[in-house]
Amino acid sequence: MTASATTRKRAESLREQIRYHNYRYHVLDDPELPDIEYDRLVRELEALERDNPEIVTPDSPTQRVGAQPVKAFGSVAHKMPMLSLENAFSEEELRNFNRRVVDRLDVDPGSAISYAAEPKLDGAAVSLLYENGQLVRGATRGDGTRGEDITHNVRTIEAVPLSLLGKGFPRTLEVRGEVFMPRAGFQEFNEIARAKGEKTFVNPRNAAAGSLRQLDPRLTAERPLDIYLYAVGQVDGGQLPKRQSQVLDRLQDWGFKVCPERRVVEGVEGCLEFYRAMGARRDLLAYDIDGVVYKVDRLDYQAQLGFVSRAPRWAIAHKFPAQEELTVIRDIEFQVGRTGAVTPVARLEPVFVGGVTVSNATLHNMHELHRKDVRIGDTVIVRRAGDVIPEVVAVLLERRVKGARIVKAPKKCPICGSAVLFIDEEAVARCTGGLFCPAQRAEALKHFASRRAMDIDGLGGKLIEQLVAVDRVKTPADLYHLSVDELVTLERMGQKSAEKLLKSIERSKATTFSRFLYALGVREVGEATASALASHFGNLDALVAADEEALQAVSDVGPVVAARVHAFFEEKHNKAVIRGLIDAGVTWVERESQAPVADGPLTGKVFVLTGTLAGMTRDEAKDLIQAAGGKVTGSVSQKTDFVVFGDKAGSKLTKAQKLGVKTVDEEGLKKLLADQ
Ligand code: 5U1
Repeated sequence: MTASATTRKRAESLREQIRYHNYRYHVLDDPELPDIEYDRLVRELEALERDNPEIVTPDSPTQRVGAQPVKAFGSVAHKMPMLSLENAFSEEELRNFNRRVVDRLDVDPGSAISYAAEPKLDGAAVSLLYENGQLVRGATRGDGTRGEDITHNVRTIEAVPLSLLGKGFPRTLEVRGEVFMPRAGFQEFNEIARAKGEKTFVNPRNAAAGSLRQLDPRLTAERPLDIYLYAVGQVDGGQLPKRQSQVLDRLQDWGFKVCPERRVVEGVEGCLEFYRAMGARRDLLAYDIDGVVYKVDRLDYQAQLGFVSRAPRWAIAHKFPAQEELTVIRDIEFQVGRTGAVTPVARLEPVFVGGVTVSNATLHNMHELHRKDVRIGDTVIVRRAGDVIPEVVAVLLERRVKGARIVKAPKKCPICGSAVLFIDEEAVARCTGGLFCPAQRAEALKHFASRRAMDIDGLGGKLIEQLVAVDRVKTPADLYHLSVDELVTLERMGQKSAEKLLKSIERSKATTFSRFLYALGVREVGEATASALASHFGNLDALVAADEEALQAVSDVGPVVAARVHAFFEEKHNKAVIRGLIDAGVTWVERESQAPVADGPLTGKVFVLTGTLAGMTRDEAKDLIQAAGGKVTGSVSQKTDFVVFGDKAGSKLTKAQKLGVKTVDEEGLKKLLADQ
């Protein structure tokens, strides 16, 4: 039976696609497809050609896999072809491989073959040739029979020995292995390239391949490349051990790097155990791997087994589930995190990737969304590595459909409707309804109640989560309307604890302006900024009325903080919560807006606090000093004006006395403050 016209057409179309993607991958180092998609094309073509041998053409990519050497590099003939590996994508395919090995060898059918197992690195295969122990040539794999001469570039890789160590190496020794870029180096390289507006690489493998094919070796030398050797090729004038595992040990003795994860395993069960162990450790390794390789350990067995076309019968690559897949973006929505970050999320055509079905992927932030130019309707590469949240890696622009929709950041929070503020430097859009937004509720309340904010003793994180979960507390103002009867219905809350908690809540009502501002949890407003704002504006109305320019007049307040503070007080939901707090009885001492720091009684004076004060906490003393224009620092020096000491004052008091710095007790401090 001859192949139908449709089959021929399909095969030709696959050939064209594979040729194009080979070119992108090998020549441009800029692949468009995830590996799994490329493998699918090759497998489909291989199957069509196997079932219809009459359609095979001599120039079919199945007949010659790999790249044309780039013109700029010299061409190198591999005396022994550089083989590729057969792949197993399932346990069943691995068991079939092992069965074929056992069947072909003259061994007991039940016997377990010893395999040399190691990770399969995701890098670029190279050949290194040594004559009399000196590196004389480095070459890429190319099409397996001819590669490119990259001697100048491999010489720049520190892990490549320029001359061999020890003795006993063959006169001619060709070793083969994988050049790779460790993940950390890859991240750093891309960050720098991005900052300089230069080309970035999609993944560490392309970064390694691209770096090896630089025309200027000085550029290669700057790339963080590494290498593990895994095989020998041509050997003349010398003997090697009789097992693959021993050959690798010997290579290590001569100064080559071999993978420290390598093991000898017994039979197919040993292989599977190694596969699972490496799979579990995959994300912990410093480099990317896409599977493991098993090689029959005995070299005499390898010789008996021989080759089929371009792959040995004695080795196989057992691939991990693909971490990258293609799918289509159905929609782009915005999620609000616990800190108010508004993040774009892609809703996907469900796709099986990294071992699970994925329907959502993060787009990180608006900058990333724009940089990658992701639109609704686009075909994209989705990556799911380990337990990391799936992400959209890149768009396949050539597959963009007409009407693919651009998405803009929302102006209103999708959860609470408050305004969304976008600060360019931060790349993150944030909901400004910090006190009101349900997405941020629990975090806002925990911060509000914390010791250095409103200091509500007994109101811990677990309790807040419960109050939020039952919808009893929506904003901090609701805390001031809780009753004992309500509290006792909560987990681990008895009558006594409930009464105690209500007392703490009651006590927290009398606070300072600075603490109150800090408790509001405005982004970027830490204790020091809250204190500076309180000192500067003196009262809430003046602060709320301040525009960004007026805010920037406060020491340490720059444009970002000013924008945050202004946006916070502009948001009507936040104003309502503040009103609710004041109505519930939260109070502090206010004064006229002025620049108190400039002419307060303690202006310019530097204080250090030590020991326990009887009538106020150290934080309260600090607030009071700052409100009077003074500054509180942590250590005593010549610049200190006063050391305020309480009970059990320690070395700071001694040091003050030594340096002749004035010391005052609590009464003394009150006197200084009373001058206000
Ligand atoms: N770890 C490892 N990767 N890798 C790739 N071993 C290994 N062996 C290979 C290839 C292409 O080929 C053998 C046939 C030498």
